[in-house]
Amino acid sequence: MSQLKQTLAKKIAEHSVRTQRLLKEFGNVVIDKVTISQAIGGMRDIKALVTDISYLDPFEGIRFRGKTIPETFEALPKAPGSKYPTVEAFWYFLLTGDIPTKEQVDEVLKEWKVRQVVPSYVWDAIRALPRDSHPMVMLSTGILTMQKDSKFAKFYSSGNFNKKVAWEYVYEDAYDLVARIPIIAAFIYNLKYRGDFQVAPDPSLDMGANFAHMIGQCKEYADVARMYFILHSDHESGNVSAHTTHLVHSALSDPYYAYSAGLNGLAGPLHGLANQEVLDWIIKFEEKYLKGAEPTKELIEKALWDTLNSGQVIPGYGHAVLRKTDPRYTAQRNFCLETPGLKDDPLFKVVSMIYEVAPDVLMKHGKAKNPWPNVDAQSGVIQWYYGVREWDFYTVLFGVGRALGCMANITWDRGLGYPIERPKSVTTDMLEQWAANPPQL
Ligand code: CMX
Repeated sequence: MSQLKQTLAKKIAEHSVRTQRLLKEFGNVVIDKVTISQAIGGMRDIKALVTDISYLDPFEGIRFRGKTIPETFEALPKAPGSKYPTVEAFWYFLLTGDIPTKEQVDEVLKEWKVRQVVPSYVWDAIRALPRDSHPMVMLSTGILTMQKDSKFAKFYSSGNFNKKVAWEYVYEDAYDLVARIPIIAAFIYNLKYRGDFQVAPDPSLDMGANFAHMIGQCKEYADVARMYFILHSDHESGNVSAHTTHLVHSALSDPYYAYSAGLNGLAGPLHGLANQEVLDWIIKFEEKYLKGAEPTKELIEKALWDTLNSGQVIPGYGHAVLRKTDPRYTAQRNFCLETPGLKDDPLFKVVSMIYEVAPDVLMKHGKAKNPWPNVDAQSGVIQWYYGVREWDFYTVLFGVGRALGCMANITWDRGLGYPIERPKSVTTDMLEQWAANPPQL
């Protein structure tokens, strides 16, 4: 058994004692109450999910395993010659909460290479789709296709299924999935945008560098990939992609079913597709309002109001939990400011100008509870600068990163034996009766 799996087995066993104690001794302690607006309005803020992989504070932003983004980047072992950690080191950290030693990272790097081999039927399935399918359809299909070889599904139907060790099979699938998803994403990129010019993975490279290599990018892009996949990995478990993955897996659907579903949620314009929408908005703004002229704050303000007045949202702004600028936005903005060339890039200038104007516009508009930018407002600029200009691909990049968080979460879900998810519905008649006579709780 690898060091990672051994560490995880020990931690799950220790943690289960805490979960079981909470359930048995304190199961009736009330931690929250639900209002009518929460029941109708997308369950906002209801504390009804448990995860220790990450936590999202409305004002501070995300912490992975208790660490902020700068602390995470600082603490983890770096890729050779880079100031960014390898995704493999981050995977160890997300799963266990421990900063891995060099020896532990080396072991993950080695195992990753074995697991990253994608069955050839995945290529056949993706190639069989219409070439103008959205790349998220291709990614979700590619992941779902691998279901037939799920180790968890085989264990479940083996006749020897045992809840106590079920997590080990989820772990196996989850690990295979995170190792394979960047290879599948690169395949989709090459299929759709590079005339099916496929590049084999280089076994000497870590995940970030390998992704850069496979999509024909420069060496510097390896850091973009590492940063990007880590930043997008997890945002606690209530967001649509993580929650969908958790929900589907709670029915003991295996990780392939679960993450394919999660990706379908990520593909929504209010969630992960917003990074594509941001680029689309900027390009249309340039065509319609600038026509070759320099951007000005006045023109941006006009375009933002036109968008709002036509009933659309400003993509990349607002958030269901955050009430300040998303630190994932800030991390990417800092990357731009620290990268010669990028900080003077015309698109980065437009994005920075939108940042100066949009929060005020949204505050005057008076609807959005959070007028500040989220992760998606900044991510496309970096891709664009490095030549990844096919912006319908950007959500696929998000999906590669998000796999890390979703897969770590469901491994723990199974380890702790979380049951099938099944909230209770009520009727509108019932809400009206409670509105007239609020129940005594
Ligand atoms: N532009 C215009 N209106 C916005 C807005 C924005 N960026 N953000 C919120 N609003 C509106 C909502 O549509 C809602 O309007 P109605 O009352 O007419 O329904 C109102 O403000 C209140 O919404 P909220 O409570 O502030 O935000 P929600 O929790 O309902 O939604 C989110 C959050 C992210 C879906 C929303 O802010 C939005 O649509 N943003 C733009 C899309 C986006 O960037 N999504 C990516 C989020 C990050 C991610 O998941 O990747």
